[in-house]
Amino acid sequence: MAIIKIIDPVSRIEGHLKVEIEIDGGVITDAKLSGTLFRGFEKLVEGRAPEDAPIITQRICGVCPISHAQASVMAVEAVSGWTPLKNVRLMRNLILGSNFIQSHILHFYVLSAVDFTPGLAHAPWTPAWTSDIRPGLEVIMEHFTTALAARRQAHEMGAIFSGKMPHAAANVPGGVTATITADKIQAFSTYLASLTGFIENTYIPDVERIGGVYEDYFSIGAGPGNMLAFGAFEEDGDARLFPAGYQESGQSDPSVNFNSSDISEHVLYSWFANDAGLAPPQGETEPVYPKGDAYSWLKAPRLFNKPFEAGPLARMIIAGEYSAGVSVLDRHLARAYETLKIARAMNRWLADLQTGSPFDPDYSVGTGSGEGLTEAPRGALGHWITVGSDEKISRYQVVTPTCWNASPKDNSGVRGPLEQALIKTPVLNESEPVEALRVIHSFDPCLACAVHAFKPGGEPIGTLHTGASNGR
Ligand code: NFE
Ligand code: MG
Repeated sequence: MAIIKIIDPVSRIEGHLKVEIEIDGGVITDAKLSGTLFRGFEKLVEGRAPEDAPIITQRICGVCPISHAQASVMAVEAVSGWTPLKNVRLMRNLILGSNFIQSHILHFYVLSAVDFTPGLAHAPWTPAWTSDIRPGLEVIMEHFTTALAARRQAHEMGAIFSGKMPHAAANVPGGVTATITADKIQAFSTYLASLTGFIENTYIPDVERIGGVYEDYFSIGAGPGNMLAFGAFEEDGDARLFPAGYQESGQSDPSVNFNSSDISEHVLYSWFANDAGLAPPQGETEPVYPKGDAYSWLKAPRLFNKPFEAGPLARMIIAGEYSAGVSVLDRHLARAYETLKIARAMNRWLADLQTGSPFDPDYSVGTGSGEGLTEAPRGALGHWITVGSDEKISRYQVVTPTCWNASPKDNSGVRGPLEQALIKTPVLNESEPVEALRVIHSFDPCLACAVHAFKPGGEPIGTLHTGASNGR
């Protein structure tokens, strides 16, 4: 007989997520993800000066604020058609790269590793679930404190050019306000060399170790297999370290032909008004609660009306640098490999940097619309702005990677990528469904980003509380 388990909140993610899974015959047969917090950042910036948008919207999240600032700055700059000078571009790449490195190290060592190996023998790692924890990976947790130090170094490195972390001040429309000096380049370079060593010698080998012990997780947690990247890290000309593109399941090469009008946000199952499936430039943010069969504060973004996975695996597949498969472990491996790719590129960008001020005093905002498409550590991120004739923001929309991944059903009733990935996952012990957490964590969901205040009602049939004091 099928049983229903509710995990609320799901721990070791950012933000607030509730998952309801149906388990029948030792396998997950249905899954429903619910973002349980309304925040409304898109409404917060309406009526404000466009220059405020990067400062305010990066408060959406403390883990990927740099990506929100970057998407916002790009959207605002696109209104007047201003394009960044090379030194600005390099600075932004270095700040964004620092943020990716810290986020990926945090995700693996703090949020994911204990899905596979016991935590340390004290709080907050105990008490913990023990179902399907296999021996041979104890060395990973021996690296825990080194990983924390590495993450701190990545933050300190980014702050050299971003002003502070998180929620940097220096990346603004028209450039970066920090001055570039030889001393700062030297300091950045020292951090980068140390972090590159950590990624090569510790992080990647640790992820590969998990691959050796949990080989079955190369065929668990696939989802729809459609991959999407907006692309990021501008290089010379139109090139980017990660190109934009999409690849549907079964398609052999990525396509690049899509734009904002091919994206629609479905809200039939979300607590928002207007079920028309609007494109982000026309998007609305009107909360409606309760509402019919709605079960999430996340909208359901779709490309060509289909669900797509965003994130490191999507980026690496679209870039033609990963082709092994789509699964829990493919996501972890692609994330680790792209961390090294970014660190190496940062070395090159640092060498190209010229001393001086990377800010254009002639920059001006203008009126009209603009979009900023970039990548956050968790995947494709877009900000869309409209500036009215009063030079104030009249419309603002954000579509985050976790909305792509953790979205509820769309207007056609098709489940989001993470919901689909959970289905067919085997569960050994129904009271400790760690397998579901492995699938969820592989996407590195951030619900703080995804719901842009209160908890929905309804009595769970069975509740598993995995609060902050529970290591698993
Ligand atoms: Ni709050 Fe974020 C990232 C964005 S997730 S972490 O990466 O954008 O959807
Ligand atoms: Mg949104």
